[in-house]
Amino acid sequence: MSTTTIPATTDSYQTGLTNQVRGILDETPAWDLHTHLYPPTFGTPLSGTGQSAADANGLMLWGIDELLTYHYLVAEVFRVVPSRVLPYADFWQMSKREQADHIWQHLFLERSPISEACRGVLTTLQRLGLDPADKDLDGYRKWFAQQEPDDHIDRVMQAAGVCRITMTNDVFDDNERQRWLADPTVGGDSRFAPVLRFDALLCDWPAAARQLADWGYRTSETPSPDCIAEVQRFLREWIDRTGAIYCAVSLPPTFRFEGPEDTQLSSVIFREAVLPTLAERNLAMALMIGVVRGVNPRLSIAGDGVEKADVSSICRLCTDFPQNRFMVTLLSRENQHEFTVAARKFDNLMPFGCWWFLNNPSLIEEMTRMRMELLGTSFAPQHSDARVLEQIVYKWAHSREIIAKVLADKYAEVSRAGWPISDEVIRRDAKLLLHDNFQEFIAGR
Ligand code: HDL
Ligand code: ZN
Repeated sequence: MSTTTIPATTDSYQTGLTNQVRGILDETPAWDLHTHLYPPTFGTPLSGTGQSAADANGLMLWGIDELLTYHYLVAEVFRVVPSRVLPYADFWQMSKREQADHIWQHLFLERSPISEACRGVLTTLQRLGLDPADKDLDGYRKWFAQQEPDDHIDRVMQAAGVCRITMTNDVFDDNERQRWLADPTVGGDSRFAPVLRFDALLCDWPAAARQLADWGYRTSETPSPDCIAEVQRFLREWIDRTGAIYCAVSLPPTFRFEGPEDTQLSSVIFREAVLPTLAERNLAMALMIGVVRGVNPRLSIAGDGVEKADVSSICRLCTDFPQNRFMVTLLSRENQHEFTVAARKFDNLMPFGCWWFLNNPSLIEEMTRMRMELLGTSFAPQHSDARVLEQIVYKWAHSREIIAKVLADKYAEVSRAGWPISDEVIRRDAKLLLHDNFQEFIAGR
């Protein structure tokens, strides 16, 4: 489309522009920069057609029963059938299939599936060619059971408009770590990018020090220079083993970084071991801050909550470590404005995504507007955080719709100020937002 000739004030211009932007975003492949997804080499508990024996502890989660038992939906179903009716222990005793039946019955058949996580299941079924109106859970199960995981990944990435999936490879998770030690090629699927995740190192240093010592590193709770050197050896070995494209931690809202004099063990490990190693390896550090683990432990993985984080600690890190790059996402809505302003101050800070409890249309729109108005196109608007393969279909469909709406509004505003908008401009911006900003930031260009 050439530069538009329709006056930039009419509703039809706005509608046309929104459709044009949405179409281009739909065609622009996204690099999903944070997920919990895996290729079949990490094992999958669900057997498809012709697949080698399923692996009960497999890390590749896919299929309708995994979609329905997503921890977001577990939390939601207990609001409808409370634990005084169905005790938590009884639910956790159920098979995956029985849990899925329970969630399907109470959140879909007996109530309208209007929550974002419920709607996501419907969008996913629809975009994979199944009809949600059939309400035929057993029929859906039959379809998924006919899929071969490897081919299914290609189909799902195509449907989601995702060209690359970034993993979360938690070195402190035995199931994950043993797979890397058993087969260094386990992460070799080019559709998936590895990320080294090490929450324990910064969230529970004493336990991490003991664990590293068990693994043969000369670490102790007191971070002596030799201990620091051993932590760096551990990081180098695992960065090299996984081929990590960045490193990541999730941190509680209490996380503080008080600067060079900060004697907190986590700060010493961060300052003396982690950040120098990442700078040496030219790797970005992803900080995901604000989760309160186990607010309701009886909900297990569904039991985490959120509290406001300390943005000044992020500013101190960006100031004290100009040779490091920080990708940051904060879990609290209340942090978003001060955090977006902080991103204006530091070119080594990349805000990314609408994380977890923020990944809902109303908050994605609010955050994306705020970011575009303060940062232009210089941020990474979204990641899926998917845990089940097919979730990338709905998470990206729902987010593209909102990003398109906001971007079209911004184009209409500059159009009214006399600035021409063209297909070419929209394509360039879409690629920056969905792919290039992230790729360039982790490359350090
Ligand atoms: O720590 C994280 O990476 C979070 O995303 C958690 O995995 C959380 O359970 C989640 O899946 N949020 O969407
Ligand atoms: Zn995550």
